[in-house]
Amino acid sequence: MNNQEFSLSQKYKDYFPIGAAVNRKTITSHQELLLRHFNSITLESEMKFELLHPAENTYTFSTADMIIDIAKKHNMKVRGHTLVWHRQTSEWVFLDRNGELVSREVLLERIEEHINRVMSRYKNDVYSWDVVNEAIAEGTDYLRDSKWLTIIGKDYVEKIFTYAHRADPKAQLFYNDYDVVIPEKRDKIIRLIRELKQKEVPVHGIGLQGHWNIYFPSIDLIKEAFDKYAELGLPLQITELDVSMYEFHDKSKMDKPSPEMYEKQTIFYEKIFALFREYRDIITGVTVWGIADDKTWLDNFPVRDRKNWPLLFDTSHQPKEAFHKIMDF
Ligand code: HAH
Repeated sequence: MNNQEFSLSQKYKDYFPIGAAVNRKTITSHQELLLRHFNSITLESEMKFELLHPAENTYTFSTADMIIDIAKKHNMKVRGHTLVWHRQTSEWVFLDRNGELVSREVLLERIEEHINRVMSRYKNDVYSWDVVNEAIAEGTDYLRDSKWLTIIGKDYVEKIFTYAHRADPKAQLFYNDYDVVIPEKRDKIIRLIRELKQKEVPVHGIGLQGHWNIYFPSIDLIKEAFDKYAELGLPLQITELDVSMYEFHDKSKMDKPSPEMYEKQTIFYEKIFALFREYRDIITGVTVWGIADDKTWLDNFPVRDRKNWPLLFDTSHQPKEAFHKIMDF
């Protein structure tokens, strides 16, 4: 086999960059696979607010710097994840000295300072940012109830994008979310992007997480979502792809998936990558949320300490059947 046939990112070089989420451990333990098959990374948590900015006057950049240095050394792209989210955010940012919620003005000032500091530090290294993550509510509400919304108000998303654009005018700014193909949520995301564009807010793309499973969603539903998002005229990136072996609400555990489950996963990967290739004009990146099945966030979500096998490489770092299928076109 020649090199192109055995490197995923080489094989897809005329389509889109192929990324993987890494963390401070896997950047070393999984480096061989990473360097061979991927040409983009996302830091799984190391650029989230609480890891970069644990206290008002304390920034902790060293782990993120270490990972980004490795990416640079190997000419890999870096996606920044994430500036504003309702989780993994230091509580101090919302509170004053008495433990009361700060005013809108104070929170805006604090987040603008954070964005300036982080984006300017990485402006030569990070080409795209998940500026706001998961701001749309599940269920019937429009925006998710969060401290950002409560303290700043409904215009917080546009404020954040405006600060991000000012901090690094060259960065591609993404809105990122999950459950993006479910029609109710999809349509709310589209509404949000429309509203932002109407107000000429600098939003440059939509990040579709892609935490899917072997039973859901259907390829038709994904395709329908791509078509609807495409009408917005913005690029799409698949930002956090993995294919769980469990249905979302299934809390049971298994020792290992059945051959039929592996088969379903293989077919799912094969079909979605064929679909990604079909939409290459609007898809500008595909990132999987991890590298190999020995280390995945799904081992602890939504059930703690439950093994999962959602990726393209197995627990021994060998390519799975799904890998071979997405290489075969
Ligand atoms: C993602 N959320 C986050 O964007 C990412 O930062 C994290 O490491 C893992 C998954 C997905 C998600 C969630 O947080 C809550 C419910 C459903 C899905």
